[in-house]
Amino acid sequence: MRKIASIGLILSVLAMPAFAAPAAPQLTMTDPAANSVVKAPVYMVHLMFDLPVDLKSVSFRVTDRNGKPVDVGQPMPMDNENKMLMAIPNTPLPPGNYKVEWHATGPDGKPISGEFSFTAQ
Ligand SMILES: [Cu+2]
Repeated sequence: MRKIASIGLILSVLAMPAFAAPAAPQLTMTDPAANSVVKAPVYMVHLMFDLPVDLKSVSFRVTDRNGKPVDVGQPMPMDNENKMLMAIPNTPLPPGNYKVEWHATGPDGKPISGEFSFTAQ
């Protein structure tokens, strides 16, 4: 009994940092990948995080090489966890260079953001 109790104590101590400081979601993958060259047209842009993000907070801003915004609508989840998000351009992206700027909020309410570029040809 005593041994079980101390294992329980160790486990709860190990688990504590996770509760004390919830980690901010990290971007683990994008599709198209950063700096990649992909075949045009591009129908979707995906972002994948290691932790769920607040769906309402997510925004994608896609611009072409001239800085002109591309309408990609409101991002939507591709899973049940809000880790993988997708934006669908109104018109599939023709050949060109594109920049994707994204903003989201993690479970801790802290904003996260990033950007990447890709080329469609
Ligand atoms: Cu998708």
